[in-house]
Amino acid sequence: MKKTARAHTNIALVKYWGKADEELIIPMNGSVSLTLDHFYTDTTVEFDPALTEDIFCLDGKQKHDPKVAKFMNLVRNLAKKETFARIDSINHVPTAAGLASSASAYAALALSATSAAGLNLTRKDLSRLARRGSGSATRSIFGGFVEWHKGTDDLTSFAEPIEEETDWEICMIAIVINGHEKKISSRHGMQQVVKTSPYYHEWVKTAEEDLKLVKQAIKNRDFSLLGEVSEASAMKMHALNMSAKPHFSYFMPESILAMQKIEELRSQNIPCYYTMDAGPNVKVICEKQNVAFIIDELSKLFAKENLLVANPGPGARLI
Ligand code: 2P0
Repeated sequence: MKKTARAHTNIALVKYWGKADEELIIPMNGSVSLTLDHFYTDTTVEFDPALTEDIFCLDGKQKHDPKVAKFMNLVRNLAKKETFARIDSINHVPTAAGLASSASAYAALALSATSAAGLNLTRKDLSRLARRGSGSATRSIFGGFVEWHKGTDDLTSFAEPIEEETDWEICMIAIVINGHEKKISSRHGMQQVVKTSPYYHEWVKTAEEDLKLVKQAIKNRDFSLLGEVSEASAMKMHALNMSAKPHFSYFMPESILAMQKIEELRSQNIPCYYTMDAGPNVKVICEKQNVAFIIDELSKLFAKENLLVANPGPGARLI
């Protein structure tokens, strides 16, 4: 059976940064995200008894990726199957945007591979499985606002929608900033932080409060609370990186420029906030009615083609 699944990427409002269990990918803190419509991955999986290993192609090019093979072994275990598979993955993310993410990749792979293997997992179990590929993929099984409950083990660490089809017109403007700095993977970066940052304990403690506040903001349609908590969570995460030993940072000069511009707009009473992940791009959180004005302002500093707008998007599905 050949199955294709589509899953969208997500941006965390309250960030996941650090693992309690490296093998099972159990996070140290819960997180909340927004799934986005414009950035997604389509993955087709077909099991073939003639194969002697899994064949993985990303955007038409064959790749050797031990993480994919390891993930496929989990699927084979679940399906009690020994056959290898052909995996074709296409990332629908604007070229060179640096937004391609393991979140959409493993969410799409979890759904396509289990379906192709004849399994029909619940979305909760798909979320648990996607988690084994990459932490942020746990959340991409669902659309809209999503919470990943940190849990304590494989059974209890999964995501759940907070508002899957939200009518709140929240937008993200991704400001694409191309970094030439040596990239530190999320996996390695967060490991270094958990081991060495003197502030890590406070991160875990304050993340609990951030989760409560961001859920309250979503429920009450309180945009400034949502933005304040999200921006603060991102900045705390980046402060952890700067306090690790050795310290590191994902900031580029243009990232700071973008953040200052958003702060300037905010001082002019334009409601907008920023967040940043494990790379130099800045993502602006705003409401739809302000997108055009914010884009106009940002285009004074950044090329228009580097400003990408996304809206809340759906969860993973077969196509
Ligand atoms: C997040 N990030 O909550 C955080 C914030 C980036 C910054 O999850 O090691 O690819 O595969 O679990 O999920 C990106 O890290 O890391 C991420 P692994 P992942 O979205």
